[in-house]
Amino acid sequence: MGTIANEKVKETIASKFQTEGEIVELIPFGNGYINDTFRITCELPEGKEIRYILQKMNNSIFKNPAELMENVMNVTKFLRKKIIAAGGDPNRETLNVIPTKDGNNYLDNGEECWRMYIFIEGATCYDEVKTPEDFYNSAVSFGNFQRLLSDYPAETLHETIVNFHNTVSRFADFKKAVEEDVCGRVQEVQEEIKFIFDREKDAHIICDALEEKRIPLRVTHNDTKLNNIMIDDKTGKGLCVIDLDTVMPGSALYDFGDSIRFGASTAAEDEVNLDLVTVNLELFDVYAKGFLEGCAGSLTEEEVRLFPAGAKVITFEQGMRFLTDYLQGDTYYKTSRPGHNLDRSRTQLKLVADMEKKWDEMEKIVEKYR
Ligand code: ADP
Ligand code: GN1
Ligand code: MG
Repeated sequence: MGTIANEKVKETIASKFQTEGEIVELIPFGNGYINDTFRITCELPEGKEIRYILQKMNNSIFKNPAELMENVMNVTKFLRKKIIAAGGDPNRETLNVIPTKDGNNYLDNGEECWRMYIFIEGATCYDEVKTPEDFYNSAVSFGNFQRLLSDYPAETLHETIVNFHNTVSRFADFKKAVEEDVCGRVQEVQEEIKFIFDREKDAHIICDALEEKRIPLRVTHNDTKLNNIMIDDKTGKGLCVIDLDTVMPGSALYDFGDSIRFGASTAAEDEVNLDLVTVNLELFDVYAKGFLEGCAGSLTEEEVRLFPAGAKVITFEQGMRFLTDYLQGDTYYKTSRPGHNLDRSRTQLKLVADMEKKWDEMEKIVEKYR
C-alpha cells in the first residue's frame, strides 16, 4: 500500500478510534494472510509514544463482523479476568480492543470493517522456529490458552467460519474445485491431486473421533501457527496468543496439529525446494511436551494418542486448502508471487509424506507422554 493510501487510512479510519495523542505514523505490519494489518504510532504531548494495531477485517472471509467482534470481546474479557487473578499483565497477555470514538468495538464505514488493538510492546511474532526452546515455550502458551478457555461457555461462541476444520468438508470443497477447474490449472497439478485423493480416508480421522465422542469438543484457537503468538523479547516465553478470529469449538488436535505443520517443518511454508521440507522430530517432541504442560493434564489419553494423527490431518487439510485456492484463482490467501499457493500446498503435502515415513517415531515420542 502506497504512502497516499496510508495517509487516507490515517485520516479516514485511524482517526475514528479512541487513540491517545496525535497519530504520527501508520505502516503496514506483520505477515498475516487474511487481514490487512497496520501499526500506528501516536505522540503524546510529553513526547512519549504509544502504538496500536489497526486491522481491516477480511469481509469476504468473515461475513459477520459483528459476531466476530462479539467473540473477540467476550473471549478477551474472559481471559483478562483470569490473567488478573493470576497476577499477570492483562495489557500484554491478551489482546485489548480500542473502541471507536462512537463507542463501538469496530468501525463499519459501509464498505469495510476495521478494528484496533493495543500494540503489544517488547514482544515479537516469529515466522520460523529459531531454537527448540522457543518452540517449546510457544507450545506451553498455546496449551495454556486452551486451559484458560476450558470453562468458557462454548455455546455462546459464534462459528465465524463454518466447518473451518471439518476436513471431510474441506475434502469435498477440494474435489469440487478440481471438477470445476475454473482457471484451467488442474492439468499441471495431477500429481498433487492424486496424492490428496489417495488419502481421502485420512480426512475422516478427527471428524469421526469427534462425532463418535472418542475425543471431546473444546474451545480451541484453530490457527496456532507460530506467528499467531507473541514471544516476550526479554524472557523468550510465549506472552500473548493473538489472531482470535477463529476461536471456536473444535478439537485440541487442531491446535496441536496446526502448530506442528508450521513450526516443526524444517523449511518455510512456501519453500520451493521440497528437499528442504521435512518434519523435525525434535521439534515435534518439544512441542508435544510443552503443549501437554500448558494444558496441565486436561487432555484425555485418546487425544494424546492421536497427536501424530492431528499433525498429519491438519497438514493434509492445509495442503488441500492451499491447492483449492490455487485452483480457484488465489482468492482466499494473500499471495506475493504467481504460484504461491501451489508452492505452499506442495510443502504441506511433502510434510504429510514425511510424517508417513516417520510415523512410528512420532508415535513413540507421544508414547513417552501418555
Ligand atoms: P492475520 O489474520 O492476517 O494473520 P493477525 O491478527 O495474525 O492477522 O495479525 C498479523 C500480524 O500483526 C501478526 O502476525 C503480528 O505480527 C501483528 N500483530 C497483530 N496483533 C498485534 C498486537 N496486538 N500487537 C503487536 N503485533 C500484533
Ligand atoms: C491463515 O490468518 P493467518 O495468516 O494467521 C488461515 C489459517 C491457515 C494459515 C496458513 C482464517 O492464517 O487457517 O492455517 O493462514 N486463517 C484463516 O498459514 O483461514
Ligand atoms: Mg495471523
